[in-house]
Amino acid sequence: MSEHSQIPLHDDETIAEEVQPHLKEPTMYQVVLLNDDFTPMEFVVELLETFFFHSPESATKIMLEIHHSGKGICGIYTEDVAATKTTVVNDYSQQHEHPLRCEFEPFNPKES
Ligand code: TYC
Repeated sequence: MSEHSQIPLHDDETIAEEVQPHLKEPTMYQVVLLNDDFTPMEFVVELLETFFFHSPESATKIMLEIHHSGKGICGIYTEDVAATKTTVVNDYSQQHEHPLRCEFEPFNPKES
């Protein structure tokens, strides 16, 4: 959307100048999975395919990244979507009696 401010030229004339509204990109959030010693690898891969729409190859790569480094990014979303996915994943893991933990945090493009 644009706004206009009136710039006076002479006493009775004005031109309309387009003023850019101050819009800011929304902060995005990364949903991350944490490593643990008990959740089966296949469960994590299946979860990454089901809830984050990763291919089997991409899901396996992310799972191994988590397994080796302790943490991995599942996807980057708006705050509402990241919060919902985190809840759904934690509920799903709990229902299956796995200790897998999912969290979300602000995404900083400079860190990736
Ligand atoms: N470390 C687990 C194992 O060896 C596998 C695992 C991977 C668990 C990723 C959690 O987020 C996780 N069975």
